[in-house]
Amino acid sequence: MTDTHTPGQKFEGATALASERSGTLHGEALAALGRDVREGLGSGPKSLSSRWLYEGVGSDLFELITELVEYYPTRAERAILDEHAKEIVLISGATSVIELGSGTSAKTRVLLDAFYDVEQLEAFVALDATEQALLDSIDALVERYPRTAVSGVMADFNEDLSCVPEGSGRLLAFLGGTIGNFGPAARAGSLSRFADLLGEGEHLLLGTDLVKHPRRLVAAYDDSQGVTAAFEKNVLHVINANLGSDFDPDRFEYVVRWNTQTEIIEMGLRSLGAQDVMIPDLGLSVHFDDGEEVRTEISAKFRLDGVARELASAGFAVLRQFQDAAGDFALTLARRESSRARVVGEPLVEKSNGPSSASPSASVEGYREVRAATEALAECLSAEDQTVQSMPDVSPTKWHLGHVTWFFEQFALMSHGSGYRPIDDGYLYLFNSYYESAGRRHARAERGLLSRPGVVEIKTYRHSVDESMERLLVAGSSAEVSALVELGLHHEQQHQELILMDIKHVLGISPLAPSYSPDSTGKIFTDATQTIGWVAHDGGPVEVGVDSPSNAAGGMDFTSGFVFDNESPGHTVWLDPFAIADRLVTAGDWLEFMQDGGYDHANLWLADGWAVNQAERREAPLYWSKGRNGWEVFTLHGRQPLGLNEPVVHVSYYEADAFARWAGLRLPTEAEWEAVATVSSPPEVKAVALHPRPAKPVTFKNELRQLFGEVWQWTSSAYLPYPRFKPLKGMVGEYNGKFMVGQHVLRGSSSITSPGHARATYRNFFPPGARWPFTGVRLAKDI
Ligand code: SAH
Ligand code: AVI
Repeated sequence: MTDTHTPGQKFEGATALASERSGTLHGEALAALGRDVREGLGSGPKSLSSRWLYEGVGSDLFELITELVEYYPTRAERAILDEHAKEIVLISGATSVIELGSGTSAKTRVLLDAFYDVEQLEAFVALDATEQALLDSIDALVERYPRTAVSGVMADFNEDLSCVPEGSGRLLAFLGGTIGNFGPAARAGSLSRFADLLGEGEHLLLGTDLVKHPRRLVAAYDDSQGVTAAFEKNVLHVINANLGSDFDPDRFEYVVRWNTQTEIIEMGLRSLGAQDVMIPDLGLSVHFDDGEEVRTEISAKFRLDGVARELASAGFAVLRQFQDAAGDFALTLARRESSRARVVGEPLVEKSNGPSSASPSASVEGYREVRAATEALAECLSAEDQTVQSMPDVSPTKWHLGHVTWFFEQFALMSHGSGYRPIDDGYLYLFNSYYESAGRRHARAERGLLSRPGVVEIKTYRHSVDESMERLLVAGSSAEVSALVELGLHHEQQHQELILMDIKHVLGISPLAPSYSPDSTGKIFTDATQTIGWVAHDGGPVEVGVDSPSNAAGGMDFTSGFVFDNESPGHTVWLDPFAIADRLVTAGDWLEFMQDGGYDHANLWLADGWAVNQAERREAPLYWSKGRNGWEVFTLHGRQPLGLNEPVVHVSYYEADAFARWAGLRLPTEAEWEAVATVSSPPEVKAVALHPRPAKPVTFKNELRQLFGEVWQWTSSAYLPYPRFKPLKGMVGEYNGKFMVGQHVLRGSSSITSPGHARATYRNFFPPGARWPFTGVRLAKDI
C-alpha cells in the first residue's frame, strides 16, 4: 500500500489510487470491519455486512459473477441502458452523474456516453467503499471523458453522504440492484437519505431486480461454477487478513434460499461441524454449532408497483419505469419532490403481517383460523337459508360446511389418525363431492333435497372432527399429513368463496331480493368514467407456473409457499408483444355494449354462447334487472342501483369474449395475465368485500389496477395441464387434474376470495357458460 485513504476521501483522476491489490484495510474501514464482525458474530443469529464481500479478490469475483450465464441482472440492466440512456439524459436534463456502489462502472459507461455525446456531462463521481473497485474504474473513465471532471470517493453509502459534491442538475445512480442488498427498513432509510441529498427537481436512477421464477432466481445465486460460493466465502478471507483470525473456509458450505414470503434471496455460510474460531484482534472466540449459518448477504427482488411505492414514501415522484424485453429487471427514473409527499395510508416499510392476509399454514392456529372464518360466513344465515339449492351448480351452505369437514376426516384422519373411527358412515356418503376413489356419493343436483342432517348436527360434526384434527396436529404430524392439512385449508378457503357465491344465487332468485348482509357500506358510487390505459409487454420467453415443493428439482425447496398441483410445473412460454388494460371492464362499458345491440348480433358470439343466450334469454349480466329508475344489480347487500364505474361481474366466458370482439379487442391468455401480474405486488387483501369496487385512480405509470380482489378475469386459455403436469399422489390426485377439459381459466381473485388465498400463478377454472361466480373481464390487444 503506498497510500492510506480515509473514508470520504476524494480522488481526482487516478493518481492517488496507485495501490496494490492486498485487501488490507486501514483506519476507519478497519475499525468498521471490527465493529461489524463483533456485532454480527458475537450473538446469534449470526450475520456479516455484505460490504466486506468486495474486499481482497471480492471485486474481481463479482466481475466474474456478472459474466455468468446464470446471472442475468447485469446484462438485463445494460440492455435497458442501451435502449433508454438517451431518454434518461433528455428527461432528467442532468449535467452531472453521481454513482453509488459504482464498482467498475462498466455498464454505467453506456449512460455516461449518452450524457457525454450531447455535451451534458460536466462531472462524474464514482462512490464505492472498496478501493479496488475505484482503482479499476477511474483511470479508464478519465481517459474516456476528457471534458468531464471525473472523481472517485471512497465512502460507505450507508453512512454520512456529505462527501458527495453539492450542486444542482445531479442524477444519483444506484444501479445493479444493489438496493436489494438492504433489508426493507434499511432501504426506506437509504432512500430517504438519497432524497435528503438531492434538491428539488434532481433525479434518482434506481436499478432493481424483479421477482421471477424461483428456479432462475436461485440459479443466479447458485451458479454451476461455484463463483458465487467463492464470492460469499471471501468474507472469511477478508476477516482473516484484517483481524488475524483463522477461519478455514473449507469448513463452511455456501447456502442459498429463495424466501417466497419476503421475496428475498438469502445467502449464507453453514458451519460443517461444530467449531471455535479465534479472532485475536477483537479478543473474541466465536463458537459455531454444527449446521449453524452465518448470513452473508440478502438480495431482495422487487415488483414495479412496490418500487414506485417505496420511492413515493421517500419523497420521489416516479417519471419512468423501464424494463428489459424479458421483464427481468427494472430501471426507475424518479424526481426529487419538493416536499416529502408520503402516499397517504402507505406505511414506510411495506407489508404488514396481519394474520388474516397470510396463506394458511398447517398449524393448530392456522387450522383454527380457517375453520372459524368458514363458520363466521354462515352466522347470519338461517337454517332455511342454509338448506336451499337454487340450481345444480349451487350447493347449500350446510353441505359446504359438512363437505370441507369430510375432506379432513377422509384424507387426514381416516388415513393418518391412528385408530380413528368415522363419526357417521352416512356423512362419508353425503359429503363426498366427486372423489371416485373415496367411494359412492350422493347426487350433486340433489344436495338441496336433504333436511337432515340439520345445521346443528353439521356443526357438531365439524367440532368433533376439529377435536381429532387438533390432536393430530399437536401430536406433531408427518410431512405427508402437514401437506394434506395445508391442502385441506386451501380447499376450505375455496369453499368459503363458494359459500358466498352460492348463497348469492339462493337469495338472488327470491323475488324479495333479501340481503346476505344488510350493511351496505361496501357500495361505492362514482360516475366519473375512467378511460382504459394500456400496459405494454414486449413479449419473448416468459416463465409461468411454479414448481410445487414435491417436484422441485434436486430436492431444493424453491417455494416454501403453498400452490395447487395445477399451477405446476414452472415452464417457459413464448409471448408475442401485447398490451393489457390497466383496469377491469366496468358496468358502464357493458351498458354501451348492450345499447349497441351487443346481445342481438349473432356475429359477435361464439355459436355455443349464442345458443345459451337464446335458450336462457340472457340479455344482460346475471343479477341485472331494470328498475323504475334504471338498471339495478342484485348484490350480497340486496338490490342496488347499478354503479357505472364498478367492474362488470357475473358474465360468462361467452359474454366476455363477445364484449371483447365488439370492442375490437380480445381477452388475455393466462400466460399474458401471469407475465404482467408477477411484476405487480402480490395481493394483500385483508377482508372480503361483498361487491366488487371501482378502480382507484392511477398513482404511477403502468399501474395495473384491480388484478386481485375484485372479479376473476376470464382468459382465452382452455384449462389444460401444464407440460409434464403430475396430479398429486393418492386420493387427492382427483383434486384438479380430472377437470382439465371443456373449461376456461380465470386469473386474479374476487372481492369474496378469502384473504391469503390468491396469488399470481393461481388457476381458477369454470365452464364457459358459468356466470354465478364473481367473473369479469380485463381486455388485451396485440401490439
Ligand atoms: N454498480 C455496479 C456494482 C455492483 S456491486 C454494478 O451494477 O454492477 C456492489 C458495489 O457496491 C461494489 O462495488 C461494492 O464495493 C459496493 N459496496 C458494497 N457495500 C458498500 C457500502 N456499504 N458502501 C459503498 N459501497 C459499497
Ligand atoms: C451487487 N448486488 C446487486 C449483487 C446481487 O445480485 O445482489 C451481489 C451478488 N451477490 C451474489 N451475486 C451477486
